[in-house]
Amino acid sequence: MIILKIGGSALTIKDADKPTIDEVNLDRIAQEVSAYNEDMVIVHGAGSYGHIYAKKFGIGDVIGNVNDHLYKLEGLCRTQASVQLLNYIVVEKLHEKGVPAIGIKPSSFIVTDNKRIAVCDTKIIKQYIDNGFVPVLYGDAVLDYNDYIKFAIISGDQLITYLAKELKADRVILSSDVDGIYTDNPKINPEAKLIDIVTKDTKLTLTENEDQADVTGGMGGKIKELLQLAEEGIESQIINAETPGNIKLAVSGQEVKGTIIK
Ligand code: IP8
Repeated sequence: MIILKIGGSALTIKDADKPTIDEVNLDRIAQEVSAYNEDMVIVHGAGSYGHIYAKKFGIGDVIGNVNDHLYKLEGLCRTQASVQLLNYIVVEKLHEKGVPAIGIKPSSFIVTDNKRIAVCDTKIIKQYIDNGFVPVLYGDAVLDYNDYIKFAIISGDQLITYLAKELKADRVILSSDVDGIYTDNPKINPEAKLIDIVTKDTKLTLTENEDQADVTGGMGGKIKELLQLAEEGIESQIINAETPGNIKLAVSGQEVKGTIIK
């Protein structure tokens, strides 16, 4: 079974000032995904459908007075509705390409405690997989047991880590808008070199939040999640979703350029 994360930055125009689909990428990626030949769960990021609202309403920040609580209630509603709409658009596109995709809303069955998944029953996901469907989940805004914050954002990266362990995935593929992990930020430093294999001992210069449009930690956040997975014995690979053909190669079990985390 594979878990494929499709980065929100590949599906949407992430730095747009309102939720905006990257139509060309979405169409191509859905087509590539249709080459899958084993059980698969897809988790997609939120891109401009989630991060704009999550940031604006400060979801996951400590709640101040009553007005702030009301503001954050509105924020939770808007964020959830927006990412659910993105999920609907992604699922519809997958149907168009012949993939039996089933959209599953994470906030309907997941609760976090201090921003980490505390309640999440994966039985229904497993049953969909066993029946030949491809469940499609996504980064979402959820309820949190911590009374100071009450709400939290779960990134698609936290979800894939959790699902990979629970569903005993054989492979985790995380597609983003870079080729993998570099010795430095490749968008700023042209000398940065791609690292083939990252382990917990690899020294990296990444800061946790180098991507200002991303409330869930950018590449630093991803590596943290994937290193946790590696500790459980599940290897993952970061690949570039924007390079045509990469996702097709990855979901059909062929070799792709990227960084393996183990
Ligand atoms: O794009 C974030 O998920 P990600 C989810 O996978 C929201 O980090 C709602 C911002």
